[in-house]
Amino acid sequence: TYPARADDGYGLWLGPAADTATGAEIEVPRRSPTIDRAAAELRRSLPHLPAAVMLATSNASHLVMLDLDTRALGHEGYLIREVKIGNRPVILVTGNSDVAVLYGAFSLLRHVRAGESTAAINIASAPAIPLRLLNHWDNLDGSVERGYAGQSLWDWWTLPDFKDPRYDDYARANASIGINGTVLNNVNAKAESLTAPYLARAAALADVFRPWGIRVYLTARFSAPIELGGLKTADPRDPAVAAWWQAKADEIYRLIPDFGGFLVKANSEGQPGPRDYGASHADGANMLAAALRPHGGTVLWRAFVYADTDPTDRAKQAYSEFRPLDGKFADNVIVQVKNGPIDFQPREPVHPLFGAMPRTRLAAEFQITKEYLGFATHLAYLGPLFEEALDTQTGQARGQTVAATLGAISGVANIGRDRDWAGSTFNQANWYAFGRLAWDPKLSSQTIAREWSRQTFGNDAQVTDTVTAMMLRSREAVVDYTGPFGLAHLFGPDHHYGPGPWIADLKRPEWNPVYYHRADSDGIGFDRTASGSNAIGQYAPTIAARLARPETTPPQFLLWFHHLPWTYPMPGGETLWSAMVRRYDHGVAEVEAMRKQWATLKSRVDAERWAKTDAYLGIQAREARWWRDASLTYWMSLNHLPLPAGSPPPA
Ligand code: GCW
Repeated sequence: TYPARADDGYGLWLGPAADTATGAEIEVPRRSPTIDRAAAELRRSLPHLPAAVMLATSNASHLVMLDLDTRALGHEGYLIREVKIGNRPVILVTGNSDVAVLYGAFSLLRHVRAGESTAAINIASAPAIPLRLLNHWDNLDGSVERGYAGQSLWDWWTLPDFKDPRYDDYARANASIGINGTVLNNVNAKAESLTAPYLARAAALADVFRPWGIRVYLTARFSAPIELGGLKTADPRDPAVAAWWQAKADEIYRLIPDFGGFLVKANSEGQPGPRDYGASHADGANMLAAALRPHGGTVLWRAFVYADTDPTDRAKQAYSEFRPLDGKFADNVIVQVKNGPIDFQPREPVHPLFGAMPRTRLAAEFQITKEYLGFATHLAYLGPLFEEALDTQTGQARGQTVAATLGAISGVANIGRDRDWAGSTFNQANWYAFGRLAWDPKLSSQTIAREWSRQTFGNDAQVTDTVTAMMLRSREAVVDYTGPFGLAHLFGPDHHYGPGPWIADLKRPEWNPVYYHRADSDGIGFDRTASGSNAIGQYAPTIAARLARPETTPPQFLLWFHHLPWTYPMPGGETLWSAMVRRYDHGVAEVEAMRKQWATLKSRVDAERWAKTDAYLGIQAREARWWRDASLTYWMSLNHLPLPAGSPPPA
């Protein structure tokens, strides 16, 4: 159903499959389904090299005389090194497990495809974060919540009998960037996903993914014991409830022996949870954890609690509920925290829970799908967003970054049944960047952009430079035209696509964009200092001290933390209002600049991907202007200020 075309994007960063073997000499002392895949990968894409490539785990007898120390590689890390075996030079790809060898093979391919030499090659790499997961928000009816690339990949109607070859292609792409787990279904969960027919389907997918080192996880609807088990309650302290989950876990592990575990959204946006019974999030998570424990499974318990319990500041809810539970979670529970305290905005400060729960394993949850950054159409490379969050100092321990606090990392997938998987070529880069940063959070988003570009479009230096430059300016452009200086959540409610900063009539206060910007004739911004909601009090003291005053708050978060007069003097001397207008104008201009850059590549990029990207940039240019015009018109209706000289009146 997906005939290979060189330019349709189906091959992702791995490129279209070559028709013929490449002539590379690959040696495999011991075969396994995983090693076979690694070998096939090299045979199909690696050019002939001066030395043979050997794929072998570190315990292979061939390697004994080499006396390699592979302990630091752990279970998944790999080593690629030119060695002598007998008297022959061999490029050895090794590690302490089959999947480590597979990761090494993909790394070698990246290296060679970037035009690097293999002479005296010596690369060792191990993942910084043990669990690197995609979270699919895929529904059982085939729709995808906040998915913009078509229907769900999982065809529940024809599974488990028919295993679409695309499932294998999916797993291969993930393995190539080090993803080692995938949550198949939406956190807004249906209990049916835990019934026998669906478990059989999940098991069929797990069978396809297993050789690629990918474990399957499922979301668990907390009320499933009532809906499926006929119990009167789902109270986690009720022994019958615990017994139901234990039996369910046993049933799952009979079908999927390496099942990863459950991802749970509880007591948030209408989902059931332990709080319905007066029990805590820890009570709920630990009960599920006990059911998975005998089998080695993990509970990922989301900290995204969005209920009408804290009328003062939505941004404070998760910390308020979870921080007091530090130390109360079982050791096979991971609390999964969104990167920012609200909801995947184009820019947010990091979530105050990072570093604040030293006795709890934490996961960071990012959105790869661009719910608030223009869906599939707008070009927004998220590498800088991920990097910015991962590199942020928590202030809780000396030098501690967010990345250093993580036991897991989850990316809400942007994948669907579109031929190009992610809805656009550039969206593929966000999937790629997520995986690469999950493996190594110290990589720079620029390095990743270049690497992705070379693999996606080839090694033409002009293409690499231009594509990288476009990518690196793209996210900031979206920030500028949707909400500069820390403004957030000004999107039309529900769809989260276009502007709606004026909307004020929805039932709950925080459903309304006006709740987030608090603009009136005098000023704009959300006062989160001690005189306001005091959300800054949730950050470590050194960080909170800096955020307490507008002069020491990073300008990109100014209006997130402060309510300021329109005439507030900005560092360069201009007023806040005129600085805002300049950012909106800049966002629009940046999209025009990306369009021009892309136009220069017309003869250097294949026609199909060039044309689609060009058309999408046209949409983005129009909509950046729409954002700017609508936002400025609204702000001017409040502040009655003129536009600064040189700024065109809104259309
Ligand atoms: O980002 C918001 C989305 C919801 C989503 C929720 C969540 C899955 O608007 O669609 O639901 O957050 O993360 O649970």
